[in-house]
Amino acid sequence: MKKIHYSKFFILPSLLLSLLLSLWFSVLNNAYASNNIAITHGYVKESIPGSDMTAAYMTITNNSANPITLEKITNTNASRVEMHEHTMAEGMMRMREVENITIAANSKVVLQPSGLHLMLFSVEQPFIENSIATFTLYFSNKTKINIQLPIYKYHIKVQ
Ligand SMILES: [Cu+2]
Repeated sequence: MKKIHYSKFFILPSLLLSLLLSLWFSVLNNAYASNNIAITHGYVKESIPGSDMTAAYMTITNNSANPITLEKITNTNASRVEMHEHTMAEGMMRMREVENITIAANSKVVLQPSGLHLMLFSVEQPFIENSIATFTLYFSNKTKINIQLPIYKYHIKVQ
């Protein structure tokens, strides 16, 4: 009979380590999924000094057989998050608020610079690169998804 003395010293740290790794992986990998909705490639643009607003981008995939609407978004560091779209009017790029964003069945919507995007208003602490921004997304299928997005200084190409 062999006694395994190291087990309790081994299991707890390895559990903690795997928990930390999976948390870190989800932030790094930047992928969240619930009820047929997946959020990927999300990031927030670093605050411009002196400005209390910034923008956020992500890809939202609807893997269900029905359309799903993004109805509301909140951020822990901004008092208001709006959904915006860019339009061309009289040769000028303008943006306007949209009430919601619907993702058709089995398709995706890409929020990206010069397209649909999120605007964060009344930002409390400036968003600084290499930190994390926490959002909650509310969907029409009663799904609420908490996500943590990285903050980047420059725009990245999203798919
Ligand atoms: Cu905007």
